[in-house]
Amino acid sequence: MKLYDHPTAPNPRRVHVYLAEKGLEIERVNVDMAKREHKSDAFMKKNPNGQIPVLELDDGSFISESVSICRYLEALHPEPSMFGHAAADIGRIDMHLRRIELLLGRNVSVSWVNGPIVGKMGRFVQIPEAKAQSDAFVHNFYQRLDNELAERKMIAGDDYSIADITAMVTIDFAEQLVDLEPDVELKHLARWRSEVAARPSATAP
Ligand SMILES: N[C@@H](CCC(=O)N[C@@H](CS)C(=O)NCC(=O)O)C(=O)O
Repeated sequence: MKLYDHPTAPNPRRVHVYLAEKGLEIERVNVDMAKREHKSDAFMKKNPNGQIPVLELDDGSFISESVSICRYLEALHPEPSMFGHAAADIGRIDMHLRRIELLLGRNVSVSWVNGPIVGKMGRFVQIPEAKAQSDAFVHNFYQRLDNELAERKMIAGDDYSIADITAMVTIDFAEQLVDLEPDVELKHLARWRSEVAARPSATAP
């Protein structure tokens, strides 16, 4: 098995954190994004989206999408569980994961694409109104997470899960590269952030 990877990109980081939580190691192949290797003909055959991470299986087939890679590895190595065991846990973790990806992640992406770093690359028409709207959505979502984290320890319940991995990576990226830092008043969100950041997996290479 091989993971087509990049040491600092956020979606590969989700897989890095997952691997560290599970105590797994996989051969890594660094994809040079600055040289746009992820858009080469050879790479597009591995993932027609032209994105990393991509997992190459021993039979030569490929799985892309960071959560799909984690789900595949979870089927091979169920413990410790990151996706839940009991039916209700599986459903609840997936619900929170989808909210983080489809609501928070999507809006962070809109702010990123319409923000200064991507703006300077000159690849996308900049839409300031879209950024203002997604920035506001992200801050509202942070407030919502803060309310929820007043009631429970982790994003989807008592236990650390794939929903925490995805939320941590998304919020770290939003703070560091999109200037969307959670308000300091959001104490429950801050408590959760410091707990997940203290896990050794948070800094896994
Ligand atoms: N939904 C995908 C997103 C993958 C993704 O956006 N990867 C970024 C790196 S963090 C990428 O390859 N960007 C290059 C591009 O979209 O052209 C996943 O979860 O793996």
